Amino acid sequence: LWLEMELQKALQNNSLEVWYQPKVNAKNFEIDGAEALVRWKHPVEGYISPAQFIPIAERSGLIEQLGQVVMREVFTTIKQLKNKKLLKGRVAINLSSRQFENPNLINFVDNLRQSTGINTNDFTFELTESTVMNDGEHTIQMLNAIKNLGFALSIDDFGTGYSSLSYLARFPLDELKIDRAFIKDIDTIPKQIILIENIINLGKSLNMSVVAEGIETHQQATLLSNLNCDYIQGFHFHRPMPKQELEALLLKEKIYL
Ligand code: G
Ligand code: G
Ligand code: NA
Ligand code: MN
Repeated sequence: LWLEMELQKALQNNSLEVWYQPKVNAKNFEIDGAEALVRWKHPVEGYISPAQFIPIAERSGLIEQLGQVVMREVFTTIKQLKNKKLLKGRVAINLSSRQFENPNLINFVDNLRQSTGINTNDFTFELTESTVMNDGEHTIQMLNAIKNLGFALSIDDFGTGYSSLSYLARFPLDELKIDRAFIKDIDTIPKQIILIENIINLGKSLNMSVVAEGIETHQQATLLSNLNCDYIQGFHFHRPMPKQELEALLLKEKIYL
């Protein structure tokens, strides 16, 4: 409850930050998109992990306001980077179940799209397997509404849920993100490579882009590239960073010029 009250204060003071972790094109290893990740620096405790406060935000309902703050911040920042022609690719925003369950999300995003002047093609929403498995009819309607606005949809943490694969055929998903648990065990569990290879082929044969997350070594990067994964993301390339650092990095790399 203490954390919930502190989070409420942080929202009131507008002291949450959004950091960005670049994604890398697995063909040429250039930055091609990013994932937005919320950060909370508590005045006394320091940085508190979203793994800790997102569940609290979900339970308390603060996730609505938090999600709105994050979306406004990401749209505004990315619009600027796109105007400066610094950033190539799409930027992903995570949505948790409770955000996705609220139909007001569509109106909010549509209004924010207009007021910020973003191009919806520049953004992806990431959902987890458990989120899309909750309720079939509502899920289809929400996914279609988001798609109709021009946003892309990604299934995050793929392969970790207990759900069936049937949603891959039923839902209009553009991207599949292989959970980092698969990548982590590559060296110790040889069959894991077979799984990854087949997940990549599954995604691509369903016309989805495939992203591997949690790439921490050069060997992992080379392997995923050789397996024809489309995008790779992880500490080996870039850690999540504040927007000023992202802009400095993009200026240095001048990929898009
Ligand atoms: O940033 P980090 O890798 O520690 O994120 C931990 C978890 O918090 C991940 O599951 C991530 O998807 C989630 N998360 C990070 N930023 C956001 C956000 O802006 N909104 C939501 N709903 N979840 C987020
Ligand atoms: O659940 P989701 O995939 O949204 O989680 C994103 C989280 O993964 C972020 O908190 C981010 O900091 C973390 N992350 C990103 N790259 C790596 C990595 O290479 N290794 C590890 N251990 N975590 C990573
Ligand atoms: Na994510
Ligand atoms: Mn993930």
